[in-house]
Formats: sequence, structure tokens, C-alpha cells
Amino acid sequence: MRKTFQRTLITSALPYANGPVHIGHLAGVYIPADIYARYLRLKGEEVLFIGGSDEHGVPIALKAKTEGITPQEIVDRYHYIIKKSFEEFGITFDIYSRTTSAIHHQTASGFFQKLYEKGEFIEKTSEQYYDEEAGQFLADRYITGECPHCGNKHAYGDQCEVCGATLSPLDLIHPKSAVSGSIPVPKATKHWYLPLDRHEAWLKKWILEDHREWKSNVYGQCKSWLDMGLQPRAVSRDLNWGIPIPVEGGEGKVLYVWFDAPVGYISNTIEHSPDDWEKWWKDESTRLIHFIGKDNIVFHCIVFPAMLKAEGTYILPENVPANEFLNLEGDKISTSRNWAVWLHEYLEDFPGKQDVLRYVLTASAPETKDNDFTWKDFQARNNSELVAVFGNFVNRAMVLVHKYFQGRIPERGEPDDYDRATLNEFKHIKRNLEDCLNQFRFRDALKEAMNLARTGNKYLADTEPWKSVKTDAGRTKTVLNIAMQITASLAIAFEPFLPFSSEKLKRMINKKDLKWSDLGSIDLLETGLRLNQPDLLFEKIEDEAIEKQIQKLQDARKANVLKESQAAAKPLKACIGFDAFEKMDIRTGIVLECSKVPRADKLLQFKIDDGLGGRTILSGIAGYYAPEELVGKQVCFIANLEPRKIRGIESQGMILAAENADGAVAVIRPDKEVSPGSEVK
Ligand code: B3M
Ligand code: ZN
Repeated sequence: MRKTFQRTLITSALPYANGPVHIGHLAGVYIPADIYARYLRLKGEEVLFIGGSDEHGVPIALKAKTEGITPQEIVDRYHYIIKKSFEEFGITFDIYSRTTSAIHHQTASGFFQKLYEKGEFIEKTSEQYYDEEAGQFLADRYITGECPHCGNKHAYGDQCEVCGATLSPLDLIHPKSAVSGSIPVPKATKHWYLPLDRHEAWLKKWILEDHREWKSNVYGQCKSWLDMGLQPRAVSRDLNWGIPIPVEGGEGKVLYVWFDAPVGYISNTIEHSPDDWEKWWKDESTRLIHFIGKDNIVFHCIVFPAMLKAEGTYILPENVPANEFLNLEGDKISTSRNWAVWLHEYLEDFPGKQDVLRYVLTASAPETKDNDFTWKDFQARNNSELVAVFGNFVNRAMVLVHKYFQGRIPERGEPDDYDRATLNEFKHIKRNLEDCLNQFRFRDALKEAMNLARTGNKYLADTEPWKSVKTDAGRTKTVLNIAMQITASLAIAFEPFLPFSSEKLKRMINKKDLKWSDLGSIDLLETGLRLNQPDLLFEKIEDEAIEKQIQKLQDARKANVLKESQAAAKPLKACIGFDAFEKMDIRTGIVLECSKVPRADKLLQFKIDDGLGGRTILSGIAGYYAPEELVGKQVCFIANLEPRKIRGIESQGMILAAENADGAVAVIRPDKEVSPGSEVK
């Protein structure tokens, strides 16, 4: 049975306040959430749209440390930059608050306390690495060391990026603290865990049976988590930045950032509506929708619902329409590598063009799979869709009404067959748009709206009112009346997507109060209504402006290579004697076979003709060579390196390769053919 709802609570992921926001954030989360909120409001529904900054967590604490300022100063800096960007792009939050607010501290702390008192946590003491020099426990990512599986010297406490193994910090050989550089020591510490295993049964039913309608990327991720079986998750951390644990034994510990952040949605609701916030969170007739990116799925579909259920008085989300990731010019968006289009910079270069970016990011939104933003596509969509279709149609219709009828809506006579066919298409626009929007298919919805403009364009081109005006005034009036009714509907259809242009268009047609229910009506503009002067909705973007953006990215890429080569310019190692060198037995060989090692992204397995009967060597260069590229080629290898097991395979030596500053790898080989087993000295 379908539930009926009376109101919708829309939340959008709280961005970390440790950097400005970029197009990836906008495309993945905030534009879809805003489209949805605007759509429901236009329909006259009761909506609350919640946003805010996520201001706790280890990365913020560490950034503050590196910059030598307090975490509060970091979040103060970025909170306001982020908030302003959202305002400038027309994201219509009802509230945009922050998790350092007093009301949030109180709410999150109370939430923890209640679960604690209800016995919803388990307590566990375990050994974790402690940095004695910095006086703090270390988060997994901030410990590096040697991977026990492949020998990579720069593995992280949670993962080795060379062989792909999942690690725990205690597995690392020669661990080192990324905070102080000192050697951390294991130390016992107590933490509170949310036993997700206790929630597994109802979560399985709730998601896998009752919410089959969730987007397939979301459903699929949940299913794989649930199939693997849920484990207890720590909800506290040893850290001095965050919300203090409010129970006995909690001194020096704070709530895990992923425990406090989603409660931020509740705190911000309380801040917005102190007197009736509960109707948004505790009334079954409220529909709760979380807009997030794919890396947040488990927290919003499994962990937060388990927290809400454990608390006992809250509703659960009705849908979590998470998006995948947006790439930029073929590469992953990266803050640290400055590979991004920052919203505040975009507006400096394209002032007033918020809607163009909103349009392009919606048209290429990563709704079902990762997608790519390119500046060429941005230009093409602006010039051949916004300008050539939507803008062109509206402008032609407006100009003709001004030219022939002094800017007043002409009277519509009896439509002919062709008019009727056009109006017939027009009739379905509302239903088609709603079908898409209700299912969070915003790209398709936008296409529908653009198709309406296409219909209008074609209608004018086919009916040619500039010709009929000389012979048949009545016919011209009918055609332009219909064209203007379509224009009015375009102002409604595009409003959730392109709010600034829609506003402008409504001013031009002298209609402020158009509602969603008006969409598709042919009587929106009454005969005789005086139109304002037309103004172009969009303008062409020239090659020059696009080249400037591409150049900017190329500069960022160059700066990265330079930075990395400087970082990679390692000081020379200490001198060694000739005898130390002589201990190494370096030989040449020929690659007989080469294949990928299953389940290890980076590893290649070689069979080498070494002139000594053959041997197997593993090497972490799969990212740079396809196996078949190397077969038949000469290589150099260390022949007397102690054999080592990697992924269960014995590697008998090491192939020599040079590593470029940007990490690219090239195998070293003799520059003339030599026989396998030749010594290198
Ligand atoms: N700040 C992670 C992120 O920005 C996190 C979201 C919190 S939502 C409650 O991806
Ligand atoms: Zn490894």
C-alpha cells in the first residue's frame, strides 16, 4: 500500500567546512535537492529544505594543525564561503546552519545520551596507536608504514594503495605518525559502538523488500553491505575537536563525526522551527528524503536509520536518491590537486551565468553512473540548447508580438489541424515532467522541458507568422497567441532548473504568479495582456572564454607536476662502499609471459627467461603497462633478492624501473639485445 504524505523534509549532505564547494558538489547533491524543493513548493506542497556545514572530524583538526590555527578558525573561514556560494547559485535552503552551533552540540549530545541510557551501545577496549609526541591517538589515515603483503613503504593504516589490501594500522611494519613523524605506540582505549549487527534483520527487510524502488546504484550498494553482514561501528573517537562524549569515561573523547553530522539535520530543523520541529521528524505523514553523493550511502541508508530506530521516536527516510561522481575533463575532481571548478571562481569568470552551470550540471548529472564535465560540452550546451532553442524561441515569439501587435497578446482564433497537433504534444508536458521529477530523474525532466522549447521553435518555423502577417492577420494572431502560451509554460517548466532565467522570463511576460498547476494550459496569458520588452535570456559563449578555462586547468596540472617533482626530489641516500654495490646481482632477462594478478589492481606476474632456468617475479606496474606490451621485451632485475610471497605467489627478484615525478613508471632495459642472464654492473 502506498503511504500518503502531508509534507516533505528534504536534506542535503552537510559539506565539510574545510574547503570551498565545487561543481561536483553542486551536480551531485545541491542542484538535484534544490530542483526537487522548488518543484514541490511550486506545487504548493509543504516543504522544508535543510542544509548546513559539517564542521567536525579529523581532516579539519589536521588542517588546523598544519596551518597553525584553531579548527574553529578553519570552519569559520569556509562556512561563510560555502554558504555564500549556495546563495549565489540559488540553492533555496530554508536554513543553512552549522554543526558547531550550540543547539547542535546539545541535540547530538542528547541523542548519544539517550541511546546510551537505552543500552543501545556496546563498549569495547582495544589497542590503538598513540602519538606520544603529539599527545593524541591517530586516525587510520594518519599512520603510514610498510605493507605486510607487498612491501610498499608508503601504505596507509587503512589500506595499501599498491596491492589494494585492506589493512589495520597495527598490521603496518615500521609505522610512522603523519602528525609528528614519530613512531606511534599501541595504547588501550575504550570506545562506544553501535551494534549494527543487532539491526541487520529489520534493515534487510526495510531496504531490500520495502524499498525496491530506490535507485539501483543505492539499492545495490545497500544490498552488498547487507549481504556481507553488518558489524558494530565505533561512534566515539579519541580527539579534542568535536562534541564531547557526555557519559562517564568519555573524557578526552568526542562523538565520531559521522555520528554527529546526520543529527545535524535534526538540529537545523529545531533551529529553524523550534516550536513544531517534531512534526518534521516524528510524524509518519512526513516524507524524509536525503540527497547525497555515493560515498555517503552507507551512512544514510544503514547507519543513520539504525541510530534513528535505536532512539525509537523518529521516522526513517523514504528515499535516498544518491548520485555517483562527476569528473572534470576526464579526471577525478581533487581539492588538493586543485583539479576542480570552484563555484566562486566560476562566477568571477561568468558573472550572472548561474543558470548556465545549473543547466549543464543537470543535463550531465551523474545520476546512474560517474559522468564527465568538459568545458567544450558546457559551451556546446549553452550555445546550441539554451541560446539556439530556448532563448531563440522565446525571443522570436516576444519580438513578433511587439512588432505586429504593439506588445499585446493577440486574440486566438480557431486552431487549425497543425495547431491542434502542437497543442496535443503540449498537453502532456506536465504529466511527463512530473513522472520524471517524482522519480528523481532530473536529467530526463530537463530534457522534457527543453523539448517543449523545441516544439515551440518548430511551431514558429513551420507556421511562419512573419509571412502570414501580410495575408492573414487572424491566422498570425492565433499562431502568436499559441506561441506565447507555450512561452508562459516554459517559465513554469524551467523554474525548478533555471530559476534566474525563469524569473526574468516571468517579468518579460508580465506574470509573476504562475503555479505548477498552470503548466500546459493554453489560457495563461489573457488577450490584450501587455508584455514587457524582450531581453535575451542567454548569450553565446565564445571560444576564447572556454580556452581560458581549459588553460586554467592545464596550469593546475603543470603546477601539480612541478609540486610533485619537488616533493619527489629526494635527497641522495648515504654513501655506500663498492662492496655493498657488488653484493647486488643485477641481470638482464627476457619476458616470456606476463599476466595480471587476480584481485590486485596494480600487480603484474612475470615469467622471465633469466638464463638460469627461468623465474617468477611480481611487480606493481600494472597501472602503466598492459601485460601483452611487455612480452618478448628485455628487462633488468635483481637476481639475488630474497624471495618474498605476495598474494600467495613467490616473487623471486625485482624488476628495475624508473619512477617519474608524477608517479609514471618506465621499465629499464638494455639499449641493445644481450643474452638473458647478462650481468649489469
Ligand atoms: N560531510 C561527507 C561529505 O561531505 C559529510 C557529509 C555529512 S552528511 C550528514 O561527503
Ligand atoms: Zn601492499
